[in-house]
Amino acid sequence: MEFEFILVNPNYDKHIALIQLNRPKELNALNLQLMLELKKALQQLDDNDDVRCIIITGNEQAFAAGADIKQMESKNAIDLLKIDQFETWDQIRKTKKPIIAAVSGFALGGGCELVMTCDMVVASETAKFGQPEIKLGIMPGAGGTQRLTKAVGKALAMEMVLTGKFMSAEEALSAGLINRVVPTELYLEEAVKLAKEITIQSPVAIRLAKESVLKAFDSGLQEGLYFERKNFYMCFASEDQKEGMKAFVEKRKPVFTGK
Ligand code: DAK
Repeated sequence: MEFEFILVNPNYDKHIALIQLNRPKELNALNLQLMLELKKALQQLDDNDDVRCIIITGNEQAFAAGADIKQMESKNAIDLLKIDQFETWDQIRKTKKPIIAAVSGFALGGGCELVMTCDMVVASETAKFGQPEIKLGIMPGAGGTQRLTKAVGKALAMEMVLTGKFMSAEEALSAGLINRVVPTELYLEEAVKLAKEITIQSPVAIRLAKESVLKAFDSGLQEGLYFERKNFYMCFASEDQKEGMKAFVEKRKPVFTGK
């Protein structure tokens, strides 16, 4: 399997496949092509009978620092509607095999949303989770307001989404966002250990059990996601979105006017 922005090893360990997000200079910012590649790789691994569990990781510095702001900066609401990236995210969510996110460093914005799209999370002690979209004059658009709230509860989710502040790995663990925290040199190894506990089970029962747990988590989610999407598009009708993203690219503080 040849991809530009991800590395895929279907035989990383017995019945375990590894996908590594691979745009290190951009802290693995999730551009459109990377997300399409991720969707394709997951579909291929889902169709590969030898694979029973998938690990998605980044590198020590970053799992992913969010969607690619430089690619999004000039877009308006109609551009986003036409690109319809939600289709890609929905397909990723539909992966039948269990996915473990092995996270070190930044998991922000779309990166945090991608983590929450996975089924379990093993983090290094340096991992930082956050939904900082508000600082760009927008809001989470790939499930952040819904899945974070379900995972950590209203008060903490509200604080993270409205202030953009990051959560440490230890905080994420005690809030129930992730499964375990380990020293940085062990996070991938620990994810593999967890994967091995899954790959020895019946693949059929694992598939049905994953589907059932997600059903419990997702009931009522669809409505919330549609609501979030409308509001997310609406952000791109504002001058504040242009200012927030332009300021990021120009490495200065944004000045928001409410227009
Ligand atoms: N996009 C593009 N480039 C990014 C980036 C990003 N999200 N994050 C970092 N980079 C780039 C930086 O611009 C820099 O590039 P150069 O200047 O060297 O060319 C390089 O990566 C290294 O970053 P820094 O120099 O900033 O590194 P620091 O260690 O100083 O800071 C940081 C690390 C993670 C705190 C900082 O880079 C940062 O604040 N990054 C932005 C984090 C953020 O705001 N993330 C949320 C983005 S919005 C959707 C699905 C998803 C989304 C939207 C829609 N649909 C399905 C429609 C998601 C939206 C978002 O995630």
